[in-house]
Amino acid sequence: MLETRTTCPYCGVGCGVIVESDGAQITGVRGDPEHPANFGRLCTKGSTLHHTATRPITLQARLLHPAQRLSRQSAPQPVSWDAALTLAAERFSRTIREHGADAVGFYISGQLLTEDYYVFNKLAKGLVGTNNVDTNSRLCMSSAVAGYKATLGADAPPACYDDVNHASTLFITGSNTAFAHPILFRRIEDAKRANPAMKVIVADPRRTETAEFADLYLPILPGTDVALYHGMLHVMLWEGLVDHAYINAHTHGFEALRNRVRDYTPKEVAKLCGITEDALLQAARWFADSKGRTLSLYCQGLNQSSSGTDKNAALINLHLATGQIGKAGAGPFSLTGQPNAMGGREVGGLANLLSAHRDMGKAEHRAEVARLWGVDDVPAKPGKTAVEMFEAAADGEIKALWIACTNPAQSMPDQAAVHRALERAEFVVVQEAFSTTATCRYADLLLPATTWGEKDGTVTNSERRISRVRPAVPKPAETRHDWDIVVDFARRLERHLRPGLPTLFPYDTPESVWVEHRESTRGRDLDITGLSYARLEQSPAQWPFREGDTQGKERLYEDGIFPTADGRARFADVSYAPVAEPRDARYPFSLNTGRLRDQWHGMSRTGTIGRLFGHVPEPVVEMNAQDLARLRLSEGDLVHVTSRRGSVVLPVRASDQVAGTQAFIGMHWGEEFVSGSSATGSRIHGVNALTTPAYCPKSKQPEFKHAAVKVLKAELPWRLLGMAWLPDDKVISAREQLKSLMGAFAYASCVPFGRNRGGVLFRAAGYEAPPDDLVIQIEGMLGLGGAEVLHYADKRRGQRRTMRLAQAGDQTRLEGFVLAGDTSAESWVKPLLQDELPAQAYGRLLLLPGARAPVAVQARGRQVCTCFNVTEPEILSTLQGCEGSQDQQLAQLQGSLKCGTNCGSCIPELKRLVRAQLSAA
Ligand SMILES: Nc1nc2c(c(=O)[nH]1)N[C@H]1C(S)=C(S)[C@@H](COP(=O)(O)OP(=O)(O)OC[C@H]3O[C@@H](n4cnc5c(=O)[nH]c(N)nc54)[C@H](O)[C@@H]3O)O[C@H]1N2
Ligand SMILES: Nc1nc2c(c(=O)[nH]1)N[C@H]1C(S)=C(S)[C@@H](COP(=O)(O)OP(=O)(O)OC[C@H]3O[C@@H](n4cnc5c(=O)[nH]c(N)nc54)[C@H](O)[C@@H]3O)O[C@H]1N2
Ligand code: SF4
Ligand SMILES: [Mo]
Repeated sequence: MLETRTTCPYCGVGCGVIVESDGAQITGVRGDPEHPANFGRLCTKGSTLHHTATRPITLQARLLHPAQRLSRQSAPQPVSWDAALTLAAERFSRTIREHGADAVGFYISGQLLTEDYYVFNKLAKGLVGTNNVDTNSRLCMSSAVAGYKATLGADAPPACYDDVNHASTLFITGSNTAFAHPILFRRIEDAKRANPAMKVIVADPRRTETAEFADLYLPILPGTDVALYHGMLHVMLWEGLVDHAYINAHTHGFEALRNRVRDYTPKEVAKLCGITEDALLQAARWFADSKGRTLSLYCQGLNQSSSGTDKNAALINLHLATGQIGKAGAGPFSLTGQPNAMGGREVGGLANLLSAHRDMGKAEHRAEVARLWGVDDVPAKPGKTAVEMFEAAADGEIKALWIACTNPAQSMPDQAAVHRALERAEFVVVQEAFSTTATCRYADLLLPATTWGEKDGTVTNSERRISRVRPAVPKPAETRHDWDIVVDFARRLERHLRPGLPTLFPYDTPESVWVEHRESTRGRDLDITGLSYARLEQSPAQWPFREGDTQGKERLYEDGIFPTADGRARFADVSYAPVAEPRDARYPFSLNTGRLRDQWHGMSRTGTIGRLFGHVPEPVVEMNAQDLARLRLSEGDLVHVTSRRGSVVLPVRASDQVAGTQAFIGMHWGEEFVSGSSATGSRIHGVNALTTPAYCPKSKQPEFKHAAVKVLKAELPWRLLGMAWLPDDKVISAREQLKSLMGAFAYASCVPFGRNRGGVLFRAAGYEAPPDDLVIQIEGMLGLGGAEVLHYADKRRGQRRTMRLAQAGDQTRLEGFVLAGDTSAESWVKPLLQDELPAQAYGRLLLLPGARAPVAVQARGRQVCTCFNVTEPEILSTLQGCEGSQDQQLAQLQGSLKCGTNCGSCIPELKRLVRAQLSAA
C-alpha cells in the first residue's frame, strides 16, 4: 500500500489528507495528523473522498477523452488532443482577429490549483490581451476581497484558525460553519469546551446548527447586516466602548462613520433587523469587551448580497473601532469557500485584479506585470465579471467562452439568462473532470481534466496557508492536468497571435509555473519568496513568507500598520440598503439558498455517493410550519416555487430553522435533481432558475441569499416512485438515462442512495398518467425489465406496479420496484427495499394498489451520522435511557451508538436532539 500526503479538494478549511492507494487505485483516505488545518480530522465529505475516485465512478462519470460536438444537438464525437487544441486555437484566434480580444472570455474556478490559475490568467491578460477572465469566486469571495481592500488596504485575511483558541467572543455572522467549514467548527467546539466562558454570537436569518451552538442568536431579517453592525457601533459609542487610542493611532475616517451611525438607534435597528433591543445591546457589549478578544467569522451571508462589500466593510469597522485586530484571538476572519479561492486571488485571476495583489488601475503595477511576463503591456480596462460575462455572451458581444472547473449551467444565478448565453455563444470549450454536469451539454469542445488524487500543485486555505496537492494515482485514460491543457493551447494560440516570438509559456512542470508566480509576489504583502515546493513538502506554510524567513506569519497587522498609502486603515462610511428584490404581495416569501452538510455544490462528485444522501435524501424547499398551515400545505406536498425569473416544483418540508415568510432550498439541487421552467416557459432546471442576477455594485457578487418568491400548491395527482439496487457498474449510467426522462414530467427528481450497495431513486409527478411506454422505459432503466419481474397494471386507473424480488439466503428481498399512479404504499415498500428487510411476508400485496402492509414495516428513518449509519429514530429511542446534562447524554449516545465519534460532522445535530429531549422532559 502506498501513502500520499495531499489536501482535501472541497472547502476552504484546507485539510491535509493521507491517501492510501495500490498505485493504480485509491483505496482509502484519512486525515493527516500533522496538517495544521485539521490535525488528522476529516468531515463527512473529506472522509468519503476515496469513494469518488473508485473505478466504477471513474469509468462512468468521468470525462475521459477529448470530444467535439459538430452541432449542439448532436452527441460529442471523440477527437485527438491535437485536433481539439488546434481547433480551439483556430476558433479563438479567428474571433480575436475579427472582433477583438474582448470578444473572448475565460470563466474559471476557485477549485483550480494556483498553477492552473496562474497560466489561465497569463493566457488572458498576457497573451490574448483581455481582462475577460473571471471565476466562480465572483459568486463566492469578491465581496470579501472588496471589503478588505476598502478598509484594511489589501485582500488578506488577518487571522488564523488558532485564534478560536484565544477569542473570548466569537461573532459568527452569515456563516453556517457547522455545515460549511466543519473541521473549523470542531476546533470551535473544542475551544468552547476548554473555555466555557467564551461567548458565541451567531447572526443568521436561519436557525442553523451553527446558530444552535450560540450563547446569543440574532435571527436577523435577510440582508439587514449593515444596519446590525451600525447599530452595534452606535451602542458602543453611546456606552463608551470604542477604543479611541487605537482609532487615533491606526485609522482614519471615523468622524464620518460616527456621524452616520448616530441615526442607527437601538430602537430603529431592532426594528429593521427584526431582533430585540436587548439582543443588540448584548451583542455590542460582548463584541466590544475591552478585556477580551473578539474574532468574527463570516461567509456567504455577507458576501452573496447586493450590499456584500458594505456588509464586509461595516463588520471590519467594528474591529477597527474596538481595536479588535492584530492580536491573538481577534480580527475579521473571512472564511473562504473553495479550496483555492485564495490562490486565485493571489495570482490576480479575476477580471478586476492583477497578479500578486497589484492594482489594475495603476500604470506602474501594470508595467511591473508586463515586464515580469515579457509582454508590452497588460490591458487596463477591467474585464467582464461572471454575471456580466454571461450577459455579454447572451448579447453576442462575447463569442467564444472557455469554461474550466466550474458548472455555470447550475451554479450561476438566473439560469434562464445563463442558458441563453451558452446557446448563443459561437464556441464553448468546457474543461471538466466529469461528463455528467449541466454545462457539458453546451460544449462544442469537451476537454477531459485530471482531478483530485491525480493532480499536482498547490492551494491556499482560508488562513493564508499554502499546502501541496499531490497525485496518488496516474491520470486516467486521455485526461490531462489543467495547467498542461492551458499551456498547450496557449502555445498553439501564440502561433496565431505572435508568430515567431519565443513562447510566454515555457513550463514543463507545475513547479516551473509556481516559481514564476513566486517571483511575482516579491516585495508584495503576500511575498512568498522564502518558500519552495521542497519547503512546502515538509509542512504547509502561511504567507507572507519572505526570503530568509523560517516561518510564515500567523497574524497580520500586529504592528498596527496597514498596507495603505499612509499605513492607516480606513473606516467605511457605508449606508444600509435593503435586499435588491424585497418581498411584496405577489412574491411574499424570501428565498434563501445555501449549503447542505454532506453535499458539494453541483454534486458531480458527492452526488455519486449514495451514503452522502442519507442526511438529506431528496430535494426539498424548507418552510416554517405556520406558513405551511396558512397555505394549507402538508409536509411532502409538491409546490411551485416561483420567482420573477423562473419556477421549480419541489416537495415542502416543515423546518423550525426557517422563520416565517422565508424559505430555504439547498444550493446543490440543479437540473440533475430537480426539473422546472423559466418565466418564458422554456424548461430550466434547478434552484438557480429562481435566483436573481442583481449584484453588489462594488464587488459584482450576485445576491444568491435573497429572491422574492411565491409558493403555490402543485396539483399533480399522478405520482411515480421507482427504486432499485443496481450493480456498481450500472448505477451512474442508470441515473444518466433516467435524467434524460426528467423533462417529460411536471416534477421529477433522481438521486442515488445506499451505503454499501448502489441504489437509484426516481420520483415523478404529473397532471395525468403519461403514456405507458414511458413508465416501461423507467422500469427498464431500473433493471425491472426481465422475465422474473412481477407486474400489475390497471390501464383505466393509470396504475402500474412492478417488483423485482430476489432470494438472499433463506430470505426474499425486494431488489427494485416502480409504483406508478398511486404511491401511497411508499411508506412500507420503500423501507423494505432501502433497509433490505425480509419481504416474503408481503408477497402479492406488493402489487396491490391501496394495500396496506400486513406486518408493520419499521423504517430505519433519516440518517444523522453518516460514518456509522445511525438514524434519528435510533438516537431518539436511545436517548430515552440517557440521563444527566447535555454533554453527559451526548457521551452516553456516543458510547452506545458510536454516532459522532468519527468525523464529528453530526455532533451539532446530536446536541440539538439531546437538547430537544431535555426541554421536552
Ligand atoms: N457542505 C458544504 N460545505 C461547503 C460547500 C459546499 O458546497 N458544501 N461549499 C464551500 C463554499 S464554495 C462556500 S462559499 C462556503 C459557504 O459557506 P457558508 O457561507 O457558511 O454557507 P451558506 O449555506 O452558503 O450560507 C451561510 C449562511 O448565511 C445565511 N444568510 C442568508 N442571508 C443572510 C443575511 O442576510 N445575513 C446573514 N448574516 N446571514 C445570512 C444563510 O441562512 C446560511 O446559513 O461553504 C464551503 N463549504
Ligand atoms: N443558489 C445558490 N447558488 C450558488 C451559491 C449559493 O449559495 N446559492 N453559491 C455560489 C458559490 S459560493 C460557489 S463557490 C459556486 C460553486 O459553483 P460551481 O463552481 O459550479 O461548483 P462545482 O459544482 O464545484 O463546480 C466545479 C466543477 O469542476 C469539476 N472539476 C472537479 N475537479 C476538477 C479539476 O481538477 N479540473 C477541472 N477542469 N474540473 C474539475 C467538477 O466536476 C465540477 O463540475 O456556486 C455558487 N452558486
Ligand atoms: S472541513 Fe471537510 S470539506 Fe473542508 S477541507 Fe476539511 S475535510 Fe475537506
Ligand atoms: Mo463558494
